[in-house]
Amino acid sequence: MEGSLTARDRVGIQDFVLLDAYTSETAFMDNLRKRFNENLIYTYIGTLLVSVNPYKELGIYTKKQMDIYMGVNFFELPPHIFALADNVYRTMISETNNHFILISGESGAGKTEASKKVLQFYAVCCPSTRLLDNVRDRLLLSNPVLEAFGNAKTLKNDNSSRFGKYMDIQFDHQGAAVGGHVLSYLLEKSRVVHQNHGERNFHIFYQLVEGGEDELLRWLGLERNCQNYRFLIQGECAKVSSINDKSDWKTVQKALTIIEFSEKDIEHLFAILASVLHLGNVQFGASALGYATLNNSAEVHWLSKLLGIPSNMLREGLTHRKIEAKAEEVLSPFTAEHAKYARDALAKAIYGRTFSWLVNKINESLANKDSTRKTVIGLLDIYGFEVFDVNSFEQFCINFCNEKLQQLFIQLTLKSEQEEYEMEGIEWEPVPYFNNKIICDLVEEKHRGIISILDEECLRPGEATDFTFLEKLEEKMCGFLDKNNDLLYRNIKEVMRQSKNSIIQHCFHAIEPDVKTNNHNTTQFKSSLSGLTEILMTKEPWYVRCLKPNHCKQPDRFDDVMVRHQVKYLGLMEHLRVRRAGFAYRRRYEVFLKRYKALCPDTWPHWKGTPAEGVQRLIKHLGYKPDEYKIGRTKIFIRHPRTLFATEDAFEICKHELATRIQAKYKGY
Ligand code: AOV
Ligand code: MG
Repeated sequence: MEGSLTARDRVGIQDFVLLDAYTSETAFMDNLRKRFNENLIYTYIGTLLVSVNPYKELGIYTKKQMDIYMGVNFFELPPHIFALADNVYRTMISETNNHFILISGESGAGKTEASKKVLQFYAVCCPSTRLLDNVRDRLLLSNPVLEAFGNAKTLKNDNSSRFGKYMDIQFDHQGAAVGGHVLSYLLEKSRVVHQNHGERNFHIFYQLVEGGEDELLRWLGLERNCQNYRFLIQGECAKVSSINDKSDWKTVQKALTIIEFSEKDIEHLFAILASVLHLGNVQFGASALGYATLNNSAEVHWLSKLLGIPSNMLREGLTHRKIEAKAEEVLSPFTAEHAKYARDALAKAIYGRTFSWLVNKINESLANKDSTRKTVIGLLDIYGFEVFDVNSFEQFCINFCNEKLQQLFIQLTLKSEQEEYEMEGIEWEPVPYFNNKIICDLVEEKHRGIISILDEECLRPGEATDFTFLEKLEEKMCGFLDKNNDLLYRNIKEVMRQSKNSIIQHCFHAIEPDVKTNNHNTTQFKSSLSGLTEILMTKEPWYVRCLKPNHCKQPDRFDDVMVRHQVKYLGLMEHLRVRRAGFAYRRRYEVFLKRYKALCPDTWPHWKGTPAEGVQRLIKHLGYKPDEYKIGRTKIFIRHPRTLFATEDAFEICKHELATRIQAKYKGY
């Protein structure tokens, strides 16, 4: 009808690859905005999924929706996170190989929500037996536990992940989810002792104080008032309207039981949380000589009770350090200032180590004991890129992590894609792109990178340094050194080892790394990120790119400048250009032939020639047009997904016919 909008005008195009003006950023933005305004938050770039946080419930994650997306070809339905999850799953089954889904985007863009949806999809849609039901429940319930201990309200996101999380979901050959494994990356421990204005400590503390049963709180020596605990109120926002600490507490408790934490474990875990809160209230005065004195007997009493450590030992450990002089150990008193620093270091260590213990415990419960071959889908949900008015060590680590993943994305898509065309001898016009390797190098290069310099500075605190770039760097990083060092004095560790609390015992008994080896946070982080890159490199990648529509966490608000900025730094336009210029699908000749040979009488049941010739015979029979594909050295390249889908559909029909024929044959007997 004249004057009325066509559906396409109204809802835009569901795959940017099909956009006519695909090189225009304006056209890209128009399409994204149009769809967002229609509550269509997902759009593809080929097989990459772009998602814009709607900041409202859309009712698109129901069981009914899952059923709709299950086992349907990728492009036949509107874009959805379930479609991606389903496609990854089916590729894993048909090709028996490992995959990972990299979910990226800045803080608050919707990464954690996306990863939860993927996990839920697998939990609901994968075949299951009663025996496996508990694996499924544990996989799902590991989330609220990890979020309670590892997420917090920040200025950017009320449920911000403060650790990086990589989760493998393991599937058996029938496609049932049979186990899982979680790797966690650099928890932001400093949050335990300090929160910026408008931010909170980790959720679990507020859940405990708000939701803990009267009897439990009494046993822990806690009062039901967050305002009483110094570690909970520095950000002056203990209450958050979008968060219900009380009901979250119930969820976590239930989850802990299902993940099979014993009653003792749970008891000890809560005792540790309460200890951290009591520790935060320990204050120091100064003696006439300027040494730290401990005034609060009540706090020390509770610490002693909850951790099972004699209070005189605790008192000594909190106010002194042991130093070795001439083969003798001497107690050296702290100044009040120093004592505060040591107290905070202890609180961070207790919480950080308990978090690692928690992750291990969850892994024990998710572990699959039988040794048959499994394939995995890895889910990577890290803390998103964040820039505040004042940025510190945490932002340095978080943003570096994001740069590394962007580097991986570049390597796996832009760079490797173009290299593959070259290798396969396929004509190709290179697409220029920004390679952020220089940024990664600046941070992590040996001897010259910021991390190296930072570590060096940490090894010689107090010493004068040359008036060089190094010092400038150090100046810029004041605050950094402390956070990178995380020094716990030996004697307080010894005190902790006396604890009757089994978790604390375990956490502080673990063999300490040699002091001479580099034990700085950043360096550990750097090597764990390299480990992650290695894990990912052996798997087939899939991407979800999350975009944040506005800074105010508001629905129906699309801030053009802000979204455009993200589209730019995520390299989406470049990715689109490479995709558009290239071929959406490629398969090794052997794989392609093995799967589809039944579709052509010449190749069925056996093809005698080379796989490449077989494939050419096969696609000629199927009527592929010359511009739809290209023949490489080892692979066939297919330009458009619809070509492959048509082939896949033909294959399904063929399979069905074959089955009917076989059935008919046996009916005759
Ligand atoms: P993030 O993981 O990307 O940030 P989240 O996944 O925690 O961001 O999303 C932030 C908030 O946005 C959620 O708590 C929801 O309120 C809302 N949200 C996100 N995705 C959706 C969706 N698909 N539908 C409805 N609401 C959504 V960070 O962890 O801070 O980097 O470190
Ligand atoms: Mg998150």
